Amino acid sequence: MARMGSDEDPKDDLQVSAPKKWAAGVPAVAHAMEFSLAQAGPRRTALTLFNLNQTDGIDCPGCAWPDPKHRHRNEYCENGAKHVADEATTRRVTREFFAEHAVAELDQKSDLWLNQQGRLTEPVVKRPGGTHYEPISWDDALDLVAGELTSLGSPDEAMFYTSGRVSNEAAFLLQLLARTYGTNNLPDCSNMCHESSGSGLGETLGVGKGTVSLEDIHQADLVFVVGQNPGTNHPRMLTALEETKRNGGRVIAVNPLPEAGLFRFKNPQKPRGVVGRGTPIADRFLKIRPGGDLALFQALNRLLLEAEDDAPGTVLDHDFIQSDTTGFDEFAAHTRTVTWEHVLEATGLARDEIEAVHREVLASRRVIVCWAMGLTQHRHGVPTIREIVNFLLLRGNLGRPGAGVCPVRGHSNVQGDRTMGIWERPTDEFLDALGREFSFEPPREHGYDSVAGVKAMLEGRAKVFIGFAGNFVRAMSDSAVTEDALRRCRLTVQVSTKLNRSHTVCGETALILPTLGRSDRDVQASGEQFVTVEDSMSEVHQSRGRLDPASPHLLSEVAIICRLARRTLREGTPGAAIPWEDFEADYSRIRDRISRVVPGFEDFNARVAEPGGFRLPSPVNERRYPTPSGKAVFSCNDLDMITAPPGHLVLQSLRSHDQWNTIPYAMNDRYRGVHDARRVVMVNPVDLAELGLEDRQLVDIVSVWTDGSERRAEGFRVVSYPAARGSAASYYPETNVLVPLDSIADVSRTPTYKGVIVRLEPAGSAG
Ligand SMILES: Nc1nc2c(c(=O)[nH]1)N[C@H]1C(S)=C(S)[C@@H](COP(=O)(O)OP(=O)(O)OC[C@H]3O[C@@H](n4cnc5c(=O)[nH]c(N)nc54)[C@H](O)[C@@H]3O)O[C@H]1N2
Ligand SMILES: Nc1nc2c(c(=O)[nH]1)N[C@H]1C(S)=C(S)[C@@H](COP(=O)(O)OP(=O)(O)OC[C@H]3O[C@@H](n4cnc5c(=O)[nH]c(N)nc54)[C@H](O)[C@@H]3O)O[C@H]1N2
Ligand code: SF4
Ligand SMILES: [Mo]
Repeated sequence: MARMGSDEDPKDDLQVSAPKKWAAGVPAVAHAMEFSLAQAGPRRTALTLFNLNQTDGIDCPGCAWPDPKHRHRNEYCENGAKHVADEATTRRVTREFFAEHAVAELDQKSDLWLNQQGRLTEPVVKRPGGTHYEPISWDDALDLVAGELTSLGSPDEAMFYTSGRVSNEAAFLLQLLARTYGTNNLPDCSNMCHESSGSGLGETLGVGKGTVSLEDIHQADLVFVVGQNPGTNHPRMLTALEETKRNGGRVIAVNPLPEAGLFRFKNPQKPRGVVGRGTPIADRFLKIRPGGDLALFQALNRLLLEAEDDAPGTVLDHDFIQSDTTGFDEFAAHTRTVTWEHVLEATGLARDEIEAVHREVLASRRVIVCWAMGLTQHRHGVPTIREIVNFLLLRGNLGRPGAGVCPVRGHSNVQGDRTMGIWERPTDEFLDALGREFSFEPPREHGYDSVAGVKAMLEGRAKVFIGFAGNFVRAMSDSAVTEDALRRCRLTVQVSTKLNRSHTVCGETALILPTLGRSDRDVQASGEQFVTVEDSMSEVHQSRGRLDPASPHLLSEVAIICRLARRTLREGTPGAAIPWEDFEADYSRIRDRISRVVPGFEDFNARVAEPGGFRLPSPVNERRYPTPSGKAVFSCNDLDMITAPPGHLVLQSLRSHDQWNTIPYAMNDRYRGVHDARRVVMVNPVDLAELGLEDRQLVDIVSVWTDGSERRAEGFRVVSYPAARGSAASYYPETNVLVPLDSIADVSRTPTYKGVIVRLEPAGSAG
């Protein structure tokens, strides 16, 4: 179903300007202020922005980029300011609003409109057969959920989804509730995000997380930024790369799109960023074909092996390979089968571009590879990440300063939620520790991930969906199928701060439970609380809300979980003996338990009280690898690429500058020069000419899948754009309808949001 927006939406009225060659700078600050003042007003703007990312303040609810040791007064970026203003908004969704708008009517509104209605203020319910949401007390709402949960035939008929804004404390309690209730059905946004990183790193290094710190980035000789658009999605990463450059390091960007932030950065915190031309970031830009990264790193690895052949003992780190790794010989033999013919076809790059990168690698003692969704959301995302590990192992670029792997996480606490046990495939060690601490036998059978969860709902095997944060319906692939799945549930529950599509696409009974956001003050029986989060570099620290809550009727996520647990877990079972009431009253008691269950959190309360918190150790940095062999693993990865049949393109769905995941804030994508429109598809002008299409032409995007099925997203404007040949780019979530549910990455099962084979049909030409 194509959602075309509503009358109240800003008009889809495409204006195009030249893509920007630099990111941030003063216009960014001006945009942030304008947005914040309009949403939140001057007082709340001041309270949030001056406390954002300060050691005693609010952790930015935006991305998971870490904070520097020495903090600036304005330690945030344009988009961080927008994310917090979106939460601190003074607009409110009230009971009158729900009385006025039927669910069916809300379902016709755009994502942008729904979000703009403001913060949710009290629990509401849609009853079976009902047309509207109506107010319900907290007690009745939670009794209703508990009633459904306890009446299910098996705990595995319920699913507990989490999005990465949820705090460590809430995440730990949520997985404890799910497991004492009896299921590992804990799908999360990570399934759609960095799961491939977790899989690829877990298999090869034994730890599914990055190994570098901000200091390492500053000290590296060479940083690869692969499949990532930091200017929009991790803006303060540019400040870090500016430092790398100042220290003499170099940066290589690999991307099908010439993203603005990859080229030049004007740091608004520095005088020269305000008046000057800014710092050039990428020394080299490889405009790669979608999905070509595996072949690129295989080629670099072959070149390293050959350089070692030419000058034995000078290229590879033999001591490291000998002492820390296994599988080198098989890997080397396999890598020597990689051919230039394959590499050039897969990457679309010229041989001398790759050889030039190889020379840079040889000249660099300390190398880091950073990546995000441009790698993880491909069918062969996991092998690509394994190949990057091979690349780093060859020259011992792990476990020492200025070197390592850096999957750059999306949501501010997505990494922490995993650390806290939000995972449908928990390890036995984790379950053992949890069971010991809370005197119960946790379920061992693996639960549903996001894709399996949709199938289970479709087939009636899952009947209750409870979402803690996020917007599952819009985030998942195959929108029409996912919507159908949710509508088949007996009960859908969304614990949310703001209205979104997951409230309008709902089960027979549906509940919206409004909760405190990061910026809201959280007062419980023992006094004011803070929560904790873990960023992309494993730094764990506090976040303390500063604003008066959006409504007096909000409960914190922790409170909602504790109250639900007390109603759901049957008297006499170990779950009922857990002191949920104490946890709600005083979050430090939750942290005490975390410190006894989760490795690395010993003495949690004391250590997180320190300004800036503490960093979780990575065994890899101590040159320990928790793999079965105890060594880092060289892997052999099949040569693979994405091939589109003639007349087709490889479509990626990505973020505009003005959105947070499924939620557009406005209709612009400033850095790419796209204004007042979101239904656009960016294509290289040469491809357009070959396809017989014109710039600005109205087209339908049609995806084709191996089973012969086709999916259609209607009414997109073609924008002639300097994208890699054979590729197309369009915004998410409007294009999620095109991604088949079964189109998933090998091993990680992440939907292949970045590798969809499509053709563009002039609009109206469909029979
Ligand atoms: N403002 C803002 N910030 C955000 C978010 C947001 O929505 N808005 N979302 C947050 C979240 S949850 C996440 S996960 C991160 C996402 O951060 P990103 O991964 O930067 O997000 P995307 O917009 O999906 O961009 C993917 C990038 O990969 C490139 N790419 C696509 N395919 C390929 C490929 O095959 N090879 C290579 N080398 N590159 C490719 C695209 O051109 C694009 O630059 O951002 C986080 N930060
Ligand atoms: N086509 C395509 N699809 C994608 C992607 C892509 O690149 N392309 N990216 C994928 C990725 S990387 C991700 S991470 C997922 C994102 O999927 P999700 O994390 O599920 O989605 P969000 O859009 O971040 O969720 C926004 C909603 O979260 C709620 N919220 C915000 N803050 C809070 C809070 O503090 N507490 C609570 N309880 N609720 C809160 C608000 O109600 C808001 O409407 O989407 C995935 N889907
Ligand atoms: S870089 Fe990320 S965490 Fe930092 S202020 Fe910007 S959005 Fe927030
Ligand atoms: Mo993400």
